[in-house]
Amino acid sequence: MADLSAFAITQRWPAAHPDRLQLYSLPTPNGVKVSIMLEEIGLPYEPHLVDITKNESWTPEFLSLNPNGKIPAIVDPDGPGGKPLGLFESGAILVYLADKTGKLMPNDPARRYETLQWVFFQMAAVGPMFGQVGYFHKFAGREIEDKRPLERYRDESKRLLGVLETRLDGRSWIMGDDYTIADISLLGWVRNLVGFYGARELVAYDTLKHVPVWLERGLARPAVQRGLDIPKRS
Ligand SMILES: N[C@@H](CCC(=O)N[C@@H](CS)C(=O)NCC(=O)O)C(=O)O
Repeated sequence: MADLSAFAITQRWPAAHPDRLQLYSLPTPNGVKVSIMLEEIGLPYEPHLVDITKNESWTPEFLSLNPNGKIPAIVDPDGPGGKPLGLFESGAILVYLADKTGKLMPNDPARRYETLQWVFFQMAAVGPMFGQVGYFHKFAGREIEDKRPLERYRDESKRLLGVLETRLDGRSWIMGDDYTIADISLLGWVRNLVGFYGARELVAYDTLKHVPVWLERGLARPAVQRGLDIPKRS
């Protein structure tokens, strides 16, 4: 049986199955990337709910795994060399799981880098910009009288959706016929922007053709549907 006692996070979120990969998360657009990935690849894992609305990601136990205080994070008891590995940042976790299992990442080196390019595009642009739209359109920022911040993030998000629209013209998935971690990284964010954030009209989503079809195609995958609800909110 794996010994995870070196990971202080297991004191607050004890592992019932220490031989399984431990997931610390909440079903947000960043959190669901990892739960969808885990559901897709079929690796046994144990999900733990970290309630960020109660600041649980800022507890010493969580910070011991991710000093940046954000979900998602994992501990894999069977990391490189058979040793336990702790990891944070959803993009790094997606790449790690793809490498570990040989799934959802093209083998061809050039196509692998192309996939990574789109994962980084999500991490560096789509996530941060859509997140700001959420803040200024739906959450506390909507009370701010000066609408320039909202307009700035709206315009940039529309531009980013345009980049995706062009990429998906003639392609089923970001990497063509191959469904990859690039799609997994992006699906939850586009869904959230037009769903939970209520920004469908704001970003003129219905003027797009290829992005909505791709989103529906992604949401139709059973593993995506399951992953969107893991860990279950209390
Ligand atoms: N770049 C990070 C971002 C993670 C992130 O922003 N997580 C949010 C939830 S979507 C969070 O934990 N927020 C809690 C807080 O800031 O208090 C990743 O992709 O893992």
